[in-house]
Amino acid sequence: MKFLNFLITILVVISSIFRIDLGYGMNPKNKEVDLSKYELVWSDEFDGNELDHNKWNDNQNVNTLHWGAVRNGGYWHKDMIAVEDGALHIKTRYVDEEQAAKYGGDYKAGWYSGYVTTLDSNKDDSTNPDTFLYGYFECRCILPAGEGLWSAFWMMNGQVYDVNGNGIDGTEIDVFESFGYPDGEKKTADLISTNLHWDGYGEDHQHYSVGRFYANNPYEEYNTYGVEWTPDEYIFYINGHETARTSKGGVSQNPENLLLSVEVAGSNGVPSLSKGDITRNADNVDFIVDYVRVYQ
Ligand SMILES: [Ca+2]
Ligand SMILES: [Ca+2]
Repeated sequence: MKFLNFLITILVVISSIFRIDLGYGMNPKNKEVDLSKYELVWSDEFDGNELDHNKWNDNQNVNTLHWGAVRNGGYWHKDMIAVEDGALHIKTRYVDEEQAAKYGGDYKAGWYSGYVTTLDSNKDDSTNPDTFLYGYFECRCILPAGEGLWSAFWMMNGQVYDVNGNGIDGTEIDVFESFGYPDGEKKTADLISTNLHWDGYGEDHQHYSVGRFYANNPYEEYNTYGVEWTPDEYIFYINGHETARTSKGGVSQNPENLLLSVEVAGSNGVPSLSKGDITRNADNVDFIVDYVRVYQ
C-alpha cells in the first residue's frame, strides 16, 4: 500500500512537471506556426492613449451586432475600455446606481465590462478593414484574474446566425475563452477553452469544443493565442505552438470581424455566484491586451 501511494505521488509529480494530460486539458505541441509565408497586414499595438476608432468599435449601441447593454451577469459599456501603458484594458468594475442612471437605457447598478470589435469601425478608412478572410490572427494578453469573468479573443460574422446545416457561411471562432479563474484548483485555472459555433444560437445551434489547453500562468503573464485560418482548416496556437486543428462544421469562407471581450457569468445583469463570487475578486481586474496582429 505504501508503495502504491508512493507510485501515485510520483505519477502526480511527473504529470504536473511535464503537464501530462490527466483529463483536464492538453499542452500545446512542439509544432510551431510558420509565418514565413505570411506578411503582417494589420495590427494594433495599443501604443496610444485612447482606443483607435479607425480600427475598433467599442460602443455596443452603434454597431450592427446590437447586443444591447445587458450581457449575461453584467453590463457592457465603453467606459470600461481604456488604452494605457501600451496595452488595451477591458476593465471590470462595479457601477453604482447613480452612475448607471447617467448611462440611462437598460443600464442598472451592477458589474460592468466591455468589448471591442473591428465591425463598424471607421468605414471610410480602407487601411483598417472591418473584416478579414483567412490568415494568421494573434493576440498577446493577460487574462482578467476575477472569479466569474469570461474573457475571449474571437471572430465572427453576421452569417453565423444563418441556419443551413454548416459553418461555411460563417462560424464563431473562439481562439480562446477563459472562465477558469481560480475555479478552486490550479489545474483548471491555467486552461483556456477553444470553440466553434455555427448555425445561430437557437435550436439549430451547433457547437464543437476544439479543446482545453494549458497556457503559461495566463492570469499573471503574457501569452499569445492565435489561429491560422485557411480555406481548409483552423489551426490553433498558444505561444506559437499548435494546440489543435479542425475543419469541423465546414470552414468559414466569408470574412469575419475580430472581437476582444470580457463577460460576467450570470444572467439579466445579475452575477451567478455558482460561477464564482465576482464581488470577491473583480475589483480593478483588467483584461490586458498588448497587441492584436493579422498576417495574410
Ligand atoms: Ca450556417
Ligand atoms: Ca502593446
